[in-house]
Amino acid sequence: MASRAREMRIVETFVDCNDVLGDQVQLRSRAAENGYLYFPRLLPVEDVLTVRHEILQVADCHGLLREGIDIDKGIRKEGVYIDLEYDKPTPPELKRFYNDILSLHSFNAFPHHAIVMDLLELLLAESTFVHPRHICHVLFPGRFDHTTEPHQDFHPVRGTRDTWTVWVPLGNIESDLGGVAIARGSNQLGYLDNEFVTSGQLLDDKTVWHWNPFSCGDVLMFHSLTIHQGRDNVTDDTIRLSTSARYQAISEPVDAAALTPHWGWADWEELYADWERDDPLKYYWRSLDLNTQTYR
Ligand SMILES: O=C(O)CCC(=O)C(=O)O
Repeated sequence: MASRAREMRIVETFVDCNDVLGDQVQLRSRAAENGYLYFPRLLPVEDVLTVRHEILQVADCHGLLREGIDIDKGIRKEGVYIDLEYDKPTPPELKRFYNDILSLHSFNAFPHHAIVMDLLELLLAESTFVHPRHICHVLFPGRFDHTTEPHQDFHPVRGTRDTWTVWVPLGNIESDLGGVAIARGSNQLGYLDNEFVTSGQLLDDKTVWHWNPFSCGDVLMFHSLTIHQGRDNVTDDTIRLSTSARYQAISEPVDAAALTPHWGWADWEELYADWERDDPLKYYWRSLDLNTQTYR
C-alpha cells in the first residue's frame, strides 16, 4: 500500500520552544519563522493518558484490541483495522466507533486544558475560541494510504487564517509510529492551491521537514497556512492516537462548519446523550459572541 505522505529527504528536529514559553514576542517570532511551535512535555502526562485510556476503552468495546494485553498499550487485534474505505460507503462500524470517541466528556474537555488556553491567549493576545470540532486521529499499523497527506489546515477549516492547530500525541510516539512533520517555514508561502499541496507538487527534495519522535505530554502547534503531513505507522501492531483542535481569536471569522462535530456522522444532541443535562461544556460556543460565516 503506497503512502499518501511525501517522502522527506531533509529532516531536522523540531525547535524546542519551552525556553520562550511566557514570552509573546519570542513566541510570535518563532511562529512566523518556522510556522509552528513545539513544546516538549508541556502537558502533565496523566492528563494525556486519561484521554488515551478512555479512547482505548472505546476501541476495546468495539473489538479492535488484542485480548489479554493491557489496553493502554494500544495493540490492535491481529489483522484488524477500521478506517475510511475510499470510493466506498463509510463502514457503519467506523461511524459507531468514532462517534463513541466524540461522545467522551474527557475528549471534549481536553482542548480546553488551561495550559494550552493560556499559551494561545498569549500568542493571539485576545480572548481565544477553541473550535468544538475536535478531531481524534486513529492510525492503524500498515494503513499507509491513510497517512495524512501534506496539506494546509486553512483549506478545510476556513474562517480566519490566523487559526492555530494544536496537535497532541496521545502517548509516546516512537519513530516507527510516525507522528506529524512540518514543512519548516511553509506558512510564509501564503494560501496555496490545495491540489498542488496534497499531490506534493509544491514540495521538493529541498523542503526542510521538522520532525522527531514525540513523548507523552508534548504539544505541537502550527499555523493554518503551515504545510504538514502525517508519517507512516510502520509498527506491526500498534495503533497511533493523537488529537487536534483549532484555536483563534474570538473576534475573527469562524466557519459555521467548525461548530459541528467532525465528520458529521452524529449531531451534538446524539453525542451529548449520556452527559449531565446542564453540563457547561455542552454547546459552550452558543453563549459567545462569534463572528460566524458560511463558506460553502
Ligand atoms: O495526526 C495525524 O496523522 C494528522 C494530523 C493533521 O494533519 C492535522 O491535525 O491537521
